[in-house]
Parts: sequence; C-alpha cells; structure tokens
Amino acid sequence: MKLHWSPRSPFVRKVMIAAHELGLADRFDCVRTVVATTKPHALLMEENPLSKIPTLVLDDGTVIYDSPVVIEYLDQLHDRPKLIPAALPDRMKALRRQALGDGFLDFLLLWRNEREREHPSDVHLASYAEKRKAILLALDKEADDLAATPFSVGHIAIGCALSYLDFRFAADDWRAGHPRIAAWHATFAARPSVRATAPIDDS
Ligand SMILES: N[C@@H](CCC(=O)N[C@@H](CS)C(=O)NCC(=O)O)C(=O)O
Repeated sequence: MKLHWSPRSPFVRKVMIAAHELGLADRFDCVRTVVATTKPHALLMEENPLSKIPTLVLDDGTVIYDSPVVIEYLDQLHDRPKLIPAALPDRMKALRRQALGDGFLDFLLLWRNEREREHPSDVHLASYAEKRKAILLALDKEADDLAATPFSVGHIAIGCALSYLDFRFAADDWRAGHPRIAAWHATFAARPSVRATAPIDDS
C-alpha cells in the first residue's frame, strides 16, 4: 500500500507509530509528498481532495484518510492488542484522547502558519496561547491515568502533539509546570516505535 508521507508531518507520524507498534510498517511504500495549506497539491487531490497527508492508497485503489481512519484500518490487520479498544468505557477514553491530541495538533499547525505570516494576528496568537495553556494543564491532570492505561490511539495522538511542540516550538519550555505529563512523555519518547519515527526537517 502507498502512503503519502513526510518526515515532518506529526499526523503522518501518528500512522507510522501505529504501524511500527502493530508490525505493519514494512507494508507501506512511503511516497514523499510535500503539502502546504496555501498550495493545493493537484496530484494528491486526485486521491484525497483535502490535499492532506497522511493519505493511504491500498493496492486495489481504495483511498483512506485521515490519520484516525488510517489507524482504524491498520488496527483491523493484526492479532496484537488493539490500539482502539473494542468496549466501553476504554474505547471512548482512547477516542477522546485521540481527539484531544489531534485537536491540539490542528491548532499548533495553524499557530505555526500564523507566526510565519508577514502580519500575524495578535488575536489568533493569544487564542492559541490560551488553548495551549489549558490543554497542558488538562494533560498534566490526566497524566497518571494515561500512564496506567494500555497504549492506544489516544497515547499516540497526545504523544505526537507534545513531540511536535519540541520539534516546532522548541523555544517554549512546555515541560515547565507540567511535571507529570512531561514524565509520561519521556516514557512515550523511549518506545521503539516513537524512536523509529523521529521527525526530520528536510526542507
Ligand atoms: N485531520 C487530518 C490532518 C492532517 C493534516 O493537517 N496534515 C497536514 C500535514 S501535517 C497537511 O496535510 N497539510 C496540508 C494542508 O493543510 O493543505 C489527519 O488527522 O490526518
């Protein structure tokens, strides 16, 4: 299967971490695909009109996106413990955590775009900063339970969002004042699947 891929994308990284966890990474033919919000990618849009990565194309031509859907597909292909628990309440907890990590990433990407504009909007920057603060506080409160819960899509999304702070917001010390989620993130970062997918700025 073909994966539209980039070593910079935290959403692609989610999929790659899942694939490594599940022993499926060697099933991907990773195709370097350069995307940008301001430059729709004509060829990619033939397969995914959103012009976003990750986009997975199966050998029969079936196209699957976005990252939660690709991971749900991968989770059907193996006999290991599932990344998406089958039963409530664990299922809802994992999916809610995935939504939190993905939502965090969504606005971190917007934040980065805003910072790079010639005239960044102060209102937007202030809003992103306030959300970041609230999310880190919420994650710090949840860290002990996160550590106690079997590894899931929620862990992947939250871990990728925190790692993206290190990658693109390195000047901000997100660990300060958030010792529990920082400790959890250290265990996340030590996983072989996470180490194998470290982001690379190849621009
Ligand atoms: N909800 C999507 C988000 C994917 C996403 O935003 N990917 C970025 C790269 S990290 C992208 O393709 N950006 C191109 C664009 O916004 O046009 C997912 O979970 O896969």
